[in-house]
Amino acid sequence: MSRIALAGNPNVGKTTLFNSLTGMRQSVGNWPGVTVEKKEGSYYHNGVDIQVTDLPGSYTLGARTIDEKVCRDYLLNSSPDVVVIVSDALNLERSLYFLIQMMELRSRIVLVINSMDEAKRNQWAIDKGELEKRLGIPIVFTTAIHSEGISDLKQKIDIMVNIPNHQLRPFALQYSEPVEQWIETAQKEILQTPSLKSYRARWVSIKWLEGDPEVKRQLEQEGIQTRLPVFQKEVSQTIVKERYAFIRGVLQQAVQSGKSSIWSINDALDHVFTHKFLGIPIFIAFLYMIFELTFVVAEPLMVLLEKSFEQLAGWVSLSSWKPMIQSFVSDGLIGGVGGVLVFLPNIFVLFIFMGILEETGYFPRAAFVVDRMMVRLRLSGRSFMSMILGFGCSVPAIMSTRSIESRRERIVTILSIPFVSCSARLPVYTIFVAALFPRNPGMVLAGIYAASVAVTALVAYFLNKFLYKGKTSPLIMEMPRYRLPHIRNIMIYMWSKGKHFLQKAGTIILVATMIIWVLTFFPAGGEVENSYAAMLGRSIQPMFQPLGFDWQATTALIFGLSAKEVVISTLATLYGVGEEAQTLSITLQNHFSPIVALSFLFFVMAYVPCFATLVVIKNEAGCWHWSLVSFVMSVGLAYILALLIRVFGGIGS
Ligand SMILES: Nc1nc2c(ncn2[C@@H]2O[C@H](COP(=O)(O)OP(=O)(O)OP(=O)(O)O)[C@@H](O)[C@H]2O)c(=O)[nH]1
Ligand SMILES: [Mg+2]
Repeated sequence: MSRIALAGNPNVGKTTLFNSLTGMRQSVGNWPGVTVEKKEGSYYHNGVDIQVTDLPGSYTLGARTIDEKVCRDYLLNSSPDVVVIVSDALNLERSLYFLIQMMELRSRIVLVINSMDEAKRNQWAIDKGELEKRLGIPIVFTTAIHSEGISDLKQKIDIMVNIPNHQLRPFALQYSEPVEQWIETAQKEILQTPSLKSYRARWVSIKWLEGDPEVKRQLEQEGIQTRLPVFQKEVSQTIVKERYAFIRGVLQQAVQSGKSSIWSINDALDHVFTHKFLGIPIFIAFLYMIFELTFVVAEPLMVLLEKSFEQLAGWVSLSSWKPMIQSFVSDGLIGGVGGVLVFLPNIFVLFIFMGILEETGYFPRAAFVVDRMMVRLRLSGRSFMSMILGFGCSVPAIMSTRSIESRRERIVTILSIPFVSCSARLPVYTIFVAALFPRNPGMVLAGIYAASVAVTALVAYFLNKFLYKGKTSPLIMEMPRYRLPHIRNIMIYMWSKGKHFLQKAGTIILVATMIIWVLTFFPAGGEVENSYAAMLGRSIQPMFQPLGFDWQATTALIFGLSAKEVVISTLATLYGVGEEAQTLSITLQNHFSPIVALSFLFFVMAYVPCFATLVVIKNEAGCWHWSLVSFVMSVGLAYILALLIRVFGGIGS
């Protein structure tokens, strides 16, 4: 077995390549920072099992953010057999900067030049032979998105794994004389320190000169730091300059830039999308369109599913099964799980649009546009990107905060994300809005989403104000070039995100539904009013009395802690939907007034998305007390919001 790692700058196509190599389907997106933790996969080549690790992108080996640290730690400590450095054909200069740092560290490297389709389309000429000669490593051209060049890559990896050690020539970029002298001084000391033997002494010396905090700390621990002379900061700048000078020299010989039209189209699009005045309205229009289309496109499919489940429930009621079984299948399974599954089309369509947003490259532009507003909330556009991901699911959104540099900003973003309305809440909104606000469902829905954005912003603002008093870092992010979304990629995106919803339906939602059915069926043999669920609901309901929620609604909110869709399945089971093929919509009209429904929806919008979110908050923020803060804050806020709506909407209505 051999182990290889894919590393390189963000957004160059590492994960796309990883997927092509291993046949896996990890998330890709046209913005830097999609992968935030290492992912493992494998493939067979010539009878050998090759383990592949996809790493988060990084510009340098000096790690500033958590995801960059994952990359560095892996490369330094796990010593894979071969490191595949993935680069972007149209952005070779910066990619090679990372490569040089890597080559100073280790020898078994293969360079991949990816996105060759775009290079060819724009008539760029890259002389592979010349590059190989000058860099002294094998190079492979790929178009990862079409799996082109993959077998060549596998071949080159295979060769690199099998080169005997003595045939490898360590790369050493020759710096100018003064720098070399510094390197030599440090190297002498380092070579005498056994604990640093696992790294190349020259690499450690250069990192020391670059002021790498981790290396400095290690040198201090070993007591070497005090023996080393104090150097001027200019040395590190000279190193950077000389590396770039070397790279430019290489590129001048080996690469001929092609048409510049690709950049002018980019600039033109950027001019519009990031325009000072037009930027925000365009962004809002996009969001509105996404939510509107989510409904329009999904509606016919949803109706079809609804009809099928109704039909199914009808058959069950005509069957000769025992009443208990009938109740379990029609109230529990069809009413509960089926009631959630009808939203499958909405969820999938929502993800198609989120996929398009991520694939085209518009996503970070939107972040850039709101960055100016975010500064007032003391957040950066980068945290906004994590928040937008929260419209899909809070869990990956919270994980994506790993590429936020400041710990303060990270915690505030983590605590704010649960207020962004995740896709699991969509079914709850949809069914209520359709049942109780049939005249203007779009407006009400847009209002709830707008409120969720406003609440998120306010929470972020106050958390920043009270918890921290620091300043924001402005959005420093490389803007990816615009790309036409590939249908295959969008479908993979939709499926990989949407299948989570299906998995939930088959696991958490199914189990929760079964528990609820048991609690509703016993001990009174199906008499809901005298069931355990009723006892539980009634004991807690007084707390929710001011909001106007009945015990069924109260119980649904509690079970909704497992997953938001469970709110629907619980209501369906408690209100006995499925029997007599009655729909949940009609039932809701009988049990909720429009104001109580609205107040219920606001509660659902604001309180913790699910248990999984609390666990992720704990993992990412480092301790349970942040999960507790999130829980208490969100439930408290949900209660206040719901109460305000009830009071201002008129208690009696
Ligand atoms: N045209 C073209 N696009 C590509 C190619 N490879 C990747 N892409 C696109 O480039 C974007 C970035 O791809 P990813 O695989 O997510 O890049 P990454 O290097 O893993 O990025 P991070 O995880 O953010 O570091 C996606 O939109 C891909 O569809 C390619 O060969 N040609
Ligand atoms: Mg990636």
